[in-house]
Amino acid sequence: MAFNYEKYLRLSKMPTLWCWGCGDGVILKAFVRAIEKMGVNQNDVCVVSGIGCSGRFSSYVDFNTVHTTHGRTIAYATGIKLARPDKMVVCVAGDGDALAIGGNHTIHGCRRNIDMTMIVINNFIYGLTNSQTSPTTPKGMWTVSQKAGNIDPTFDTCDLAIAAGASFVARESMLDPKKLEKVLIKAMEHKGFSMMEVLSNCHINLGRKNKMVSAMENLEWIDSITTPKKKYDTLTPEEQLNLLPTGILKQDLEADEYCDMYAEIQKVHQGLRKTISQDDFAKKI
Ligand SMILES: Cc1ncc(C[n+]2csc(CCOP(=O)(O)OP(=O)(O)O)c2C)c(N)n1
Repeated sequence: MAFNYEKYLRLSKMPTLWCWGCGDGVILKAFVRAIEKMGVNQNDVCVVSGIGCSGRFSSYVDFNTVHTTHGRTIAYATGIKLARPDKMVVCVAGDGDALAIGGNHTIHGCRRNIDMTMIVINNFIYGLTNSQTSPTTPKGMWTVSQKAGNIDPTFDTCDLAIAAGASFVARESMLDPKKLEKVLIKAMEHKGFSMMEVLSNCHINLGRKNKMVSAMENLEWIDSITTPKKKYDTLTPEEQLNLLPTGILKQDLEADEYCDMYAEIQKVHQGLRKTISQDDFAKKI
């Protein structure tokens, strides 16, 4: 039976503002299929997005949604999650949003290990504002802010999230929507901060000026720079250079989750619990 996308979409907002062939729509569809498979009630999901093409995500899906300011998804999402830990909170942000203006928020979201999923749609460029360099733009690529080629080294979103303490980290691309759907489920089911990087195309604002004029050519490039983690791990450091592993890259089921600890802190302030010692934290409270 065909999937009932209409159940999850705000049809009054259609058509989307995304360009023809943009990967954002593929990711959105994988996301709502993942929610359906998880059996989560629509009213129990909160989608928080930033500003950018990816920021439009929250306008199109029929959940509790907040379209926030550029780079601040985690700040809003943290408030929501602490107030309503019973809700499933998902942030959606572009690479510029999550790693440039919001980079500080991202590392601290990872560090706190608060139970939410952050989907970073990495199209390697500032899409909405027409082609400025982002922290993931590959060196040498043309951007409107570096017309002779980008000279900035890049961030690896997943390495950054792992180093900052996220307890679940995965990368997929929109080239394989079924796989993406499966890994998204794992990310959203994980209790703790899940970083889900999704590589996507922006042939209009990145591709056209970098010899990837069509969506297909942009996607072929993404295919050429990714490889499943299993294969990646068998490669030599030289072979790994310029390749991004895909799949689940980290999954720590033991890490303390922030809302759980916060609930205990609340008990102390409410006089329901005397205090919390360092030993209690070590014992997971
Ligand atoms: C505080 C602030 N600074 C800058 C902007 C302008 N701005 C809007 S979207 C955007 C970049 C979007 O790029 P990215 O986050 O990678 O998302 P994409 O559009 O590629 O999905 C910028 C710089 C803004 N809206 N607010």
